[in-house]
Order: sequence, then C-alpha cells, then structure tokens
Amino acid sequence: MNTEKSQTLLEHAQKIIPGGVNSPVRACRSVGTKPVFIERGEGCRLIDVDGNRFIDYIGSWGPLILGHCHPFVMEAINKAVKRGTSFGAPTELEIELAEMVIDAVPSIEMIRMVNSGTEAAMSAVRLARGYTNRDIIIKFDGCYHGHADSLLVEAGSGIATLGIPGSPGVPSSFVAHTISLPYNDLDYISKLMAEKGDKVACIIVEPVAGNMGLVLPKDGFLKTLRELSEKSGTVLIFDEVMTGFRVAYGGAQDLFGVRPDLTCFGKIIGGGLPVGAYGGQRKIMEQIAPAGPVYQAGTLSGNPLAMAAGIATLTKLKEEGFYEKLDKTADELATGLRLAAVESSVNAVINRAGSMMGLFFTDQKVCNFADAKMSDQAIFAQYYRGMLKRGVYIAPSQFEALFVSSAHDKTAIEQSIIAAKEAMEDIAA
Ligand code: KE4
Repeated sequence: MNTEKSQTLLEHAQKIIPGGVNSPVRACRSVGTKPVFIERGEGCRLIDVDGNRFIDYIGSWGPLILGHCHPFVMEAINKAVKRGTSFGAPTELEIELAEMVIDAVPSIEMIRMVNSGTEAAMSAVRLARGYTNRDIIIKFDGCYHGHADSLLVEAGSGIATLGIPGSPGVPSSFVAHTISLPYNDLDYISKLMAEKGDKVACIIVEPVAGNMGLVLPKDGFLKTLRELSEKSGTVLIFDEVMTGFRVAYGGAQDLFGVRPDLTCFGKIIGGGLPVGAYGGQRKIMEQIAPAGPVYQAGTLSGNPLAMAAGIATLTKLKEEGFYEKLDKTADELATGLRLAAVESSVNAVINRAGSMMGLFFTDQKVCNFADAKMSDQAIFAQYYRGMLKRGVYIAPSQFEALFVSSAHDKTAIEQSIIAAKEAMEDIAA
C-alpha cells in the first residue's frame, strides 16, 4: 500500500502539531503503524491522500451512523451555511434539536447543548455536585468520559491505549474525590454506597462501555446502580455520548429500561459536526445558569451548522426500520468475524451492542477493563495492520469500538469478512 503522501504530511504535521494529530488515538501508536491522511469520505468508505480506499468502521469514532456525505445531511448543512456560520445568539434550530432529543429519550425533560462529549460529561458532573452539594463522584475502570481533570482516572480510550495511568498536569487534589470501581461489579459499589452514599454526588457510567473495547452491562448492573443512587440521593448519569442514538433511537437507557437522572450526548447528535449535550430531570437542569447558579457556557454551543446536521441525522434515524436493518448488517459482520476466527483457529471474542462491537483476542469472556487488558494486544496490532493493508479501516486500538453505518452494504460486509479471515490466517500461521 503506497502511503508516500501520508508520510510526507505526517512529517510536516509532527513539527507543528503534537504527534502530528489533533487527538492521540489517531496516531496509531499502539498498533505499530503511522496514520494515513484522509482526503475524503464516500458512504462507508474513506479515500486517503495516496488514493487508497478503505471500508470505514471508525465513522469518526461514532458520529457517522449514516456514513460519509449522506446527501440529506449535506443538504441541511449547505442550506444552513448560506444563512451564516455562527451567531452567538439563540436560533430556532436549537429548539428543534432539543425537542427531537427530548422526544426520543423520556428521561430528558430539559437539555443544554455544548461542543463535545468532554464538555457534556464535565458539565453534568459539575451540575450533580452543585445540585447535591456533595463532592465524591464514582466512575468505572475503563470507562472514558472525555478529558476533564476529575474524570481522567482509570480511563479507557486514548488513556488506556497509551497505557498512561492518568495524566500529568492533573493535581492529585482534583481527583481526590473521584473513585473508580470495576465495571459490572456490584459488590464494590454496593459496599461503598452503603458506607458513603450520602456523600456521593453522582455515579457516571457508560451504559454500554465502548472505551475498553466493547463491554456489555451484566444483567442487573444498571438497574442496581439506579436503585443505589435512588436510595442515597445520588445523581445517576448515563454517559451516552457513544451509545446515544447508536444502540437504539432512545439510547442504551431505552434498550435496558433504566432511566438515569442525567444523560450525556455527543457524536451522532451532531451528525459529524461538533456537538455535545447534557440533559435530564427539569429540577436538576434548572440549576444550570442562567436559570440557576451552576455555571457552564460556550461560544459555539448550539452552533447552527451543527444543529442542522444533527436534526438531519436524527430525522433519518427516526425512519421506520432503520435500527432493525442496521442491526441485521452488524449481526452479519459479527457472525462472519466469529466464523473467520474459528476457521483460522484464532481465539477471538466479539461483544456486540447493535451496530457497535469490540473484538478481543482471548478465549475468556470480556466483562470489564481487567479482562480487556488480558486480551492479546500484540495480536490485535497484527490484526489491525492486516486489515488496513486489505482495505479495512478499524480503530487503531484494542480499547475502542467498531461502528457499522447504514452505508455499509453487502459488498462491504463480505469484503470485510474476507479480509478478517486472511488477517487471522496470517496470525495463526
Ligand atoms: P469528545 O470530547 O471526544 O467529543 O467526547 C468524549 C467522550 C465522552 N464519553 C464517551 C463515552 C466517549 O466515547 C467519548 C469520546 N470517545 C472517544 C472514542 N472512544 C473519542 C475519540 C478520540 O478521543 O479521539
């Protein structure tokens, strides 16, 4: 695969941008390759600057559930941009997107738009602390809620990928009130909430964990978090930045029938443009300035282009049968990958939630971060390189998820399965 132009661009980029990338996981450090520079996207495919074509299972890390350059989304953006790019003043588009999210997710009575998932999670935690007047926050090992100081503890995604425990620059006092517990383990959290529940401002959890590879909640895990929070007046926050409108139109909370007090959104609700949001019970959200005293702000929050892209995206997702069709495509891929592993005598586990999934090279179940870290990451790196050279673009990290879009057609799925079989045969050889 010719990557000459990408290499030249990377050398230039590395001189002026840390690692040559604007987000660490894009640097492909953990899979022993260098990033390719993308020239354009087309449906389920990416074309890089050297003309290489890839079937894309990153989808900009989740937002592109409709694939690249969906005509309906592009038309909405083009229409909005003709009226201006940003006003720093309220627009009707913000009401329209807010109403769509509230209509889709019954636990949301009020919502605030921000510009990223990090901002959404950071703001939701601040709101929970302000609302309860408590300091302690509980998260789970391997879950990633963006890079706000108090949440960079035992985080997944890029922190896990780079194998760094947390991050320099975060004073220990900033994480003194953050407790991170094993995901899917109800013993620890039940004991902790019995002892300190009245001091816990919030429990924040990815209802389906997508930042340690993909890990599903065990039966009763989310329901018990709901009960424990209820009992101690703790705010339960579902971080649905990745799962929101991904695993179901109503998110993971719809799929598992558990209603949080606050929910974080991002990715899909922006249709590929920068949007995050947090919302939930009116009595909590009304504590946010200017309605209440908890401060949060943003120059580009509710940006009209991003709102237009989000509205167009959710409009398509609402269409009858969208998720059933997407789930069927994802199931075909997962089944093909499992079969490829068996036929190549490679130990692989695939966890799937709708159109997001994770692949681990292990013969053990993967139910938490410790399990995920036990999988063979060297083999994952070899698999990544084998897939890339065969034109399949998956996340360059064991601790990320794979995303199927409605643009992934039968040909793309079949080509991906063939590539996986060959890559796994290389591993087994
Ligand atoms: P952003 O600030 O990156 O928009 O969102 C942070 C975030 C919050 N919550 C969850 C559950 C998330 O998955 C994320 C971001 N996801 C990663 C991919 N696993 C973003 C990719 C990257 O960091 O480049």
